[in-house]
Amino acid sequence: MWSPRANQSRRIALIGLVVAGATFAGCGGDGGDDDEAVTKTASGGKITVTSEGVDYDVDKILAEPGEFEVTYVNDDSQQHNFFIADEDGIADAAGGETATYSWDLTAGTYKFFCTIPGHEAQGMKGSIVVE
Ligand SMILES: [Cu+2]
Repeated sequence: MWSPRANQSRRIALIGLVVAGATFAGCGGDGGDDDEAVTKTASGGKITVTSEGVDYDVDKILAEPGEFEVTYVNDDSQQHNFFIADEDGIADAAGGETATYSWDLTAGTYKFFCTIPGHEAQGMKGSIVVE
């Protein structure tokens, strides 16, 4: 009846469950960057976005159709930028500098992120809802 092999595979299955549980816990409580989504509204078609490290100070931007001007303040020591997926132009700033760029956006949902390799994956991204 008892077989060491079956016992071992049961133990491996148990370890797998523990690892999966830890991964879920990690998603829920990792410093709160994703939990506390910050929404800002562009005023008169303009908004200031600041980043520190690989994190913008806003996750979701609400705007009206038309001119959308971003004053991007890079508070980090290295280069970062503010780029809108599938749109032309970029607000690109060296460390400690500020860059401004203006887009003309129609209604829709856009994705913004930093194009420096790896930064989007580290959370330097967000969305713009134009309506
Ligand atoms: Cu970046």
